[in-house]
Amino acid sequence: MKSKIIVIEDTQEDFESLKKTLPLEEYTLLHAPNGYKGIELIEEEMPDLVILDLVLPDVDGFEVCKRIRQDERFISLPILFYTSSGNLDNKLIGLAVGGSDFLIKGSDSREVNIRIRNLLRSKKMFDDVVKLSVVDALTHVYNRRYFQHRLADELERGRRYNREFCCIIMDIDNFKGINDTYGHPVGDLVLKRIGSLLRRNIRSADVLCRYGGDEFGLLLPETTSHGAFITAERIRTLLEKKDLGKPDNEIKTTLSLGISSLVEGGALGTDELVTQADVALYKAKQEGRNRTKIYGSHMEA
Ligand code: GH3
Ligand code: MG
Repeated sequence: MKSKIIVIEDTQEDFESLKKTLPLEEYTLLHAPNGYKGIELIEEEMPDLVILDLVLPDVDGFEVCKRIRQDERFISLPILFYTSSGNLDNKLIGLAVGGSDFLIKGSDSREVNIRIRNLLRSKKMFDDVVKLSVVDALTHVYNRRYFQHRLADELERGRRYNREFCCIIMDIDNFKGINDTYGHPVGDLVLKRIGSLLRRNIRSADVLCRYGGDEFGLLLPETTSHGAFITAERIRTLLEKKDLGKPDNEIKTTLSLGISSLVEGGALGTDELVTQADVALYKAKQEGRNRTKIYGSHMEA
């Protein structure tokens, strides 16, 4: 896939001469003629690299760089200053405000390309490592660590803005039986398929993770326990109809789900929310599996 580069440059001539030095079969080049348009374009396009002129008609390059660096989404985005002079003060300020490197206009095209390639490679490495640290290797949904982190964020947001949100913990029913009957690799495949079925059937704001062996966790921001129940039941009934063993065997399984909510459970913290969803899940298992339960304080008696 081509790397996406945004060039923020007001002088058309300078943009054209830079364009000529770049292998356009490797890069998609987008052009913004001033700082504000550049910031807008970055937010829309989520590029892999920004090449930033220092002198612009509205805000200077330093300011653009500072603003980009304030946004957590662009933590790994390399910013390459593109200037006509190698003035040391400018270089120091540029690096201090978060610039990644400097390029003097009219430099040898080999230097331009090596600097760009190095920055793109560093970004890719950083993004890959971040991904590895938050994603479950088998199912490709988020891992438990990321879930805890998002749960804490959502809890704080929910409290501050008085918004409801729910947590669902679900566990596959009799999963040991699948491993025992078909072997561990088939068990793995079933886990993967359930992970993708879940991913396809939630909203983009929801956070899905593999919570443990055959357990998945789902955070539903801005959702009442009634809404969470509808989601849980939709997932449950979809799964019970699905053949997860294709093409070799017919393998069917079901899920038990427990729901806790910030408002109804009166949960104090992230641990309580997960514990309450777990208590509800336990109740679902006790009552015969393949069902959804919403936490209620009577359950702990
Ligand atoms: P229950 O209905 O009570 O949940 O019964 P269960 O058989 O699903 O029991 P439980 O949830 O306690 O056990 C989960 C099993 O999941 C145990 C373990 O062998 C299996 N398991 C955990 N992680 C993996 C994995 O990565 N791959 C495979 N294939 N199996 C796993
Ligand atoms: Mg299980």
